[in-house]
Amino acid sequence: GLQGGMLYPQESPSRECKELDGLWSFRADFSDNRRRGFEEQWYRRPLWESGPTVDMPVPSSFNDISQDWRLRHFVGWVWYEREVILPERWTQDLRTRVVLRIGSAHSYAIVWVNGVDTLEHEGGYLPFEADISNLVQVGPLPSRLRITIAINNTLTPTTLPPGTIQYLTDTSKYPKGYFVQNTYFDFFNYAGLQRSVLLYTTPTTYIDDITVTTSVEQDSGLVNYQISVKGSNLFKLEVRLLDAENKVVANGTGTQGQLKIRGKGFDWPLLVKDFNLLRWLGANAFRTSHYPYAEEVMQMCDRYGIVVIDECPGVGLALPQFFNNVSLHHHMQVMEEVVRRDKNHPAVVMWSVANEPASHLESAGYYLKMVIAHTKSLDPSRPVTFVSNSNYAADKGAPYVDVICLNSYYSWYHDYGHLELIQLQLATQFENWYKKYQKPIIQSEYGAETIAGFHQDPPLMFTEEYQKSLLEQYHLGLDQKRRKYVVGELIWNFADFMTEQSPTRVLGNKKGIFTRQRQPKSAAFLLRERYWKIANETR
Ligand code: BDP
Repeated sequence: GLQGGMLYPQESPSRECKELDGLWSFRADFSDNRRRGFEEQWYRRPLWESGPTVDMPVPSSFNDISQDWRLRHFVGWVWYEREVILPERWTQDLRTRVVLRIGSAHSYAIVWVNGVDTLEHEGGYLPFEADISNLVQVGPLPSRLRITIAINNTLTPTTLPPGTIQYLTDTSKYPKGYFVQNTYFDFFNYAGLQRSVLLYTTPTTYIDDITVTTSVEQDSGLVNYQISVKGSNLFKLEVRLLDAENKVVANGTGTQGQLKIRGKGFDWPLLVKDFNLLRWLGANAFRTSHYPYAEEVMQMCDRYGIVVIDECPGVGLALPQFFNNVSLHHHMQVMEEVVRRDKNHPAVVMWSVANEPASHLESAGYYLKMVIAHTKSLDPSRPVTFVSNSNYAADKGAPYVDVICLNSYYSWYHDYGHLELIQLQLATQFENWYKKYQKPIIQSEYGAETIAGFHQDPPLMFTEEYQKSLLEQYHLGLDQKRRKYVVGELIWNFADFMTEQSPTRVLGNKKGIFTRQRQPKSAAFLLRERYWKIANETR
């Protein structure tokens, strides 16, 4: 189990935050074994003393910043360093607790503070932190702090997502020692310090975790809370629930209780482009494919009434050797971290433990059963799923899910151009799965690769017209009244995104209804009409 909570850092009368975003010093370890940094102990002294460094913005992915192509495809250890000067009250006042929090480091990270090994973490896309009070409160004025973070982006059979390293040994084609990172998912394996790093303080007696669950009783909302306090037993807790205008709407005392409130809030302002687009579309849901998004995104969902299927980085579980006990253990721990981070977001309606695992394998059936059961024990209040692209007859994971989520690409990855087959194939899919499991079904992906500005009528693949027609055919199938158990649909994808290079990807995956620059393709207008029509009908 995890030690302690992972509350989102917020300033308060008793807590201060210091963001460490901005320029860090950076070096990739290009040595043959990628371990020179450890052999020479680069963390012992300022990074520039052991060789040249470059500027690296945090948060960002190091792959896209440099003009050096080697960095785009670098596999191994990279080193980040930053110095920070602390306010005197942080270092002198022993009633202050200083915490270093890293929003995410993909994929394995080791952290040193002033050369002292402080923290290690496995897995990107989730935050981790350490109490560093005893490293900073050590003398008269040690206010200067050097933070060194070594990050390894290598994906192995036991990481999440998993991957393999392949050595290419044919010396007539590859130089000696040549290797590539193989992955089994469809997005570029961006890496580095991709979310904010910060320092924050708490008092030495402090709230470590809060768990909120909600329900409705007639026209009252019930907010159950449980608060865990660390540091000492000498405290008194007063709980106040504030509305958007900071007015107190309910009160409580003690570490555990229930608050009763009336009605719901609704928030109109649209500030961020993607949320503007979601609203413009009339969309009310998405899935965090295929890893947890930044905490700020989740907060926006809470405020804008967007429900989220919260998916962990369980993607690319494509090979039999990825379903082993070490991976299973790590996967459970990752679910603990996801639930710990996101449990209090009302936007989260369901947890997804994986995307398109090889769920026809016996070993995958057992693995999914264990991860799903574990997730349910962590949060009994929400349904759990994984997203399948297996055949209904072969899939071994569906018995354990609450909702069946299906990805299918009719008239895209097969029957190219034959849009007339979609309705029949979709009907077969839904009816087979429902007959076998009698569970609600969500179409969790469907779509077509579309290059904005390509036009052809009658439609041909890759044109805007083809994407539109494909969606229309899917929608006819989704709207069949006799299949009331089909409870949701999620287009693949919101916007174009970068992938590895391959002959099936034209500067990345182009199945977006918006371009990577967030401009609409024709299909966006089709979906907009559809979503708003459904919203108005159900109002
Ligand atoms: C699905 C994957 C998704 C891909 C999509 C595609 O879940 O990550 O991007 O197919 O091929 O299999 O576009």
